[in-house]
Amino acid sequence: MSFDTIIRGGTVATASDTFQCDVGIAGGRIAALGADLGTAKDVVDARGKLVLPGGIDSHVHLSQPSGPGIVMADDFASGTQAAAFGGNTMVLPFAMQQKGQSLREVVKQYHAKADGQCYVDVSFHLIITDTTESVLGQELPALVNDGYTSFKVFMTYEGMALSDIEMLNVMAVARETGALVMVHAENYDAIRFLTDRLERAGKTAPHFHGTSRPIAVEREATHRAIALSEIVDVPIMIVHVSNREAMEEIRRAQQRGLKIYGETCPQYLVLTAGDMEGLNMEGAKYVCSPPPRDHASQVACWEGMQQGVFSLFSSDHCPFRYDDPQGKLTPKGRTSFRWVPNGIPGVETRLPILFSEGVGKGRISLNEFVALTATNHAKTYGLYPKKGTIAVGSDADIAIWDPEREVTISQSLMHGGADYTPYEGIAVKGWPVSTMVRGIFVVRDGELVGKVGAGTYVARERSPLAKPIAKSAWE
Ligand code: DUC
Ligand code: ZN
Ligand code: ZN
Repeated sequence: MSFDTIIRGGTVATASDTFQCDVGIAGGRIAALGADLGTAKDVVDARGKLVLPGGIDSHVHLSQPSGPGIVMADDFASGTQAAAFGGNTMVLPFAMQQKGQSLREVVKQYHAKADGQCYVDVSFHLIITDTTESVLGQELPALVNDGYTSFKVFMTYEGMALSDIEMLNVMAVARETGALVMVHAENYDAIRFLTDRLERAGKTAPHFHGTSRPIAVEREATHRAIALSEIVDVPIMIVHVSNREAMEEIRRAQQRGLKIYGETCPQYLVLTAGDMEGLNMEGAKYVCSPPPRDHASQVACWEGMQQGVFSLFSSDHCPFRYDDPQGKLTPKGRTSFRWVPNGIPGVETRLPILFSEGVGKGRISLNEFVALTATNHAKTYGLYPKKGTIAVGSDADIAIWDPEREVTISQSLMHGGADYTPYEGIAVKGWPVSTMVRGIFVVRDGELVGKVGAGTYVARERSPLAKPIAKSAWE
């Protein structure tokens, strides 16, 4: 058999096994795993290295409209380049509907933003903000058939929050079409109440963002989202879970046999509310929602991953420049935390942080790392086994890691459009040195060798988690 590339001498790890073998690649796919595979045009020496499925980051925001005067720091070119340097071979950004917009139009717009601009593969989740009859009755079912098989709903944010009846209606469409609903669980009215009161009291510094969104806000919405999904009898994914109380809501639901899934993110493992207390506006660098909490919450998020309550570890990459009125410093006159755009960069640092803090410190195994960062994302969102594993027939989406490399995370090492990293100064051991998408290197030995446009759009199958279920009492 002839190969285009052989990755030789590395330690291969999947979500279930770790073994020594060479990887033979032909036509963009993994063609053989074994010893003595012979020769190829390109033989890559991976001795002393880990050969892992490329990371799939199923929760990123790129080129997303973010309010008047605010501009997201990454477009598809800069965001996917940063993803590749961070050991990722695929990202799933959101295509966000704005009120009054047709979903078809939204999808068209996002394809125009992404086409020819990506370094790694991409696929889109839809964000549903306007649950009109034509959206629910026609557009969504047709789009699910076309490979847009997951959508996110928000329980907070002006212009985005869905009421309970709207959530129920979206969930009913997901049930009928076999799509997976992702939920941003925070109580909108409670946040509005607290934000108004804090502002009236003159408490407007960035760290009051955390005060305006206490754990109860997230716990209540998580509980409600679970109840709504139980009523409709449809699986849901609760995204960016930040603390024990929300995690335990999900665990309890899972123990009751409900199909509730959970995701957590790096900011809930290594940042705390204290980070938002920086001098002047510095704390704005850490403003995201839900906000970073405390040490006990970090422990709970680790526990959630260790016990399988969370099946996904995503970045929630949502980057804004700091030193920029179109970013965290916000347009003139808007001085309250209310106006600080919610979100932080993280697509490039997600994997090294989890590898170092998780695998390196014995909190999770290497195979759990692969599951949490690649395989489960592919399985959850209808990409497996094409993506997310190292197996004969799968796309050759591979990251080669130096497990001994020690790096102090710094903005000077980053490749995205933001002007800071919230993880500045964190020391990690283990770093992705090369990233290959469908058999072609995008990053090789730390250098960009891929071409913009090499990453392509991937239509997805329905999530196996969202298989149509038997008729419900209300049907
Ligand atoms: N939710 C996200 O998923 N990302 C950034 C901001 C937010 O509220
Ligand atoms: Zn969200
Ligand atoms: Zn997000």
